[in-house]
Formats: sequence, C-alpha cells, structure tokens
Amino acid sequence: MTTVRVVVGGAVFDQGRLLAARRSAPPELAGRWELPGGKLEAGESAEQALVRELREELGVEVEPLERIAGEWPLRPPYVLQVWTARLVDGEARPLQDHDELRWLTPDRVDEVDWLDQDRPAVAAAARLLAGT
Ligand code: 9L3
Ligand code: MG
Repeated sequence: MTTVRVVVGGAVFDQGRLLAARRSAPPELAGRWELPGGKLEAGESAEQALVRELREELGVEVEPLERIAGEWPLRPPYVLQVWTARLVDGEARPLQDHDELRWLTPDRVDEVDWLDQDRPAVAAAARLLAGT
C-alpha cells in the first residue's frame, strides 16, 4: 500500500489579482503555468510547506487563508492540494523553478496555459476573487 504524498499549491491573492507562475523545469512541464508551491517535507503541515515554498521560490511572505475544496492527482504518489493565501510581504520574483510570473485579474485567468491539474483550483480561486 502506498500513502499519497501532498504537493501544496498557493492561490496567492494581492490587490484583487491571482499570481500565476510559469515553470522552467522539468522539461515536460516547462512553459506551463501553475499555482506555485511544492512537496511537503517530513513533519510539515500543508500551510507550513506553502509558506516555505513561496519564500524559497518567489521571495515572498504569505499568509495561508483557506483550502480550496478538492484534491487532484499528480504523478503517483503525489496529489495536489491548494490553499488561498494573502501576500503579506515582498515582491514576487522567480528565484527557482519559474521563469515568468504574472498577476491576473479574475476575468483574465484563462490567458495562460495552466497545468491541467491546476485548472479546477484556478477556476475556484478566480470565483473567490471575483466574489461570485
Ligand atoms: N505540481 C503541479 N501543480 C502545482 C505544483 C506546485 C506542482 N501547482 C506538480 C509538478 C511536479 C510536482 O507537482 O511534478 C512537484 O512540484 P514541485 O516540487 O516541482 O514544485
Ligand atoms: Mg515548486
């Protein structure tokens, strides 16, 4: 029996916009956009992992807000969970694993080519941002 392992993604909100990050690695994912984040380390909660990953990848401090309902399969044994988060400090820049960032208003989230697994959470985050 294999236990699933969690990858946490952040739907980071600031000034009514959602942060999208374009992956630069691995080759099969490069060029696709994601809600930035990564794998939980031993002993970490999802919220703790999200704060750490966004600090490492983007140089920002975020406050996790709420989990978006659902869980999306990745390459086994990983599953994606997504939290909304508020930007608390710093200006996001691609420090590792990404080569471009964009802040998208909710009506424009479809402008980038999201990873398939991220799409349901992106749609939910856009609805939350739009207040609908
Ligand atoms: N992944 C998919 N959507 C996301 C994130 C953060 C990650 N929003 C996938 C891509 C990788 C795996 O999860 O195959 C691990 O992610 P990372 O640790 O390379 O960011
Ligand atoms: Mg990552």
